[in-house]
Amino acid sequence: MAQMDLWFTERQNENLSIGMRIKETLHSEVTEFQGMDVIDTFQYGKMLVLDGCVMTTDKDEFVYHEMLAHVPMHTHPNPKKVLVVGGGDGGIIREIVKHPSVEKAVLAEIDGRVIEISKQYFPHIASGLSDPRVDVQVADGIVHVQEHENEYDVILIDSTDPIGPAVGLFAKEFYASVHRALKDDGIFVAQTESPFKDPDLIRRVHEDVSSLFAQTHLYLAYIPTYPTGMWSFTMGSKRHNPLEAANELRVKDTRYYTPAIHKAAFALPRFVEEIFRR
Ligand code: SPD
Repeated sequence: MAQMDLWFTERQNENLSIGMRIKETLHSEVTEFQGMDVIDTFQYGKMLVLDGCVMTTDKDEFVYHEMLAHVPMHTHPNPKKVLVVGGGDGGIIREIVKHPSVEKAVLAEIDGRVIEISKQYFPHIASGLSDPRVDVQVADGIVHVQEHENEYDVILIDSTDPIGPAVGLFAKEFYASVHRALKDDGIFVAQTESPFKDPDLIRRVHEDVSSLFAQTHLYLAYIPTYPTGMWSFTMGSKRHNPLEAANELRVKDTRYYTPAIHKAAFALPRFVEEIFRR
């Protein structure tokens, strides 16, 4: 019998989509918060999809997880207590617990089903969740930051796209709570989508973060399965400058992050600088 030619398509906006040929769909459900699928693809291996958007794939997950985690973790001189908001697949926590300085890492993920399904289908990504320093909470990250003050060295926002359950994670009030939840020299980073596709979002987040934090820095990484491949991260820092971070690699086993990439990631193409320097 001829093999079926099945394709997954993420419709990224009315003019743009990405397609991947599928081996099989391994899991599909609608959780309390969102649609969730695990799809095995020929090009990128297994892929976690939430509300039709690619969250992570076996083949390129390391880029996003290393760059969201290690840039701030190497900017802070001694990060001991870390909060991850979202990130139920565990990829950010896996990178955080590689840092020997970390005493406690809290994961606040609103959708417990994402955690369960990731442990089942992506054990290599979720591996850090069982580290004894990790406190996994099925909880609303917005409420968590409102209830904690002057507590964290680093806060990372590993959100889904700015639709559905994640909308509040891109709001100025949320960044103000994040600022309060950080210690005096705390740092936060949020994933802020694609400069090609989402310039207005990047500009607005940059403005909001700049009104709250002493320093705001945008940096980039290249993630083939995210819309346009060029991905941005926005950092708010109370004291430490990422461009003055020591030129050292504090962790083993990185595949994308290096001290040279740390610095290079902040070198922005002119059209990206112009997004927020207008
Ligand atoms: N459009 C893709 C945005 C996804 C950002 N979060 C991914 C979660 C991976 N831990």
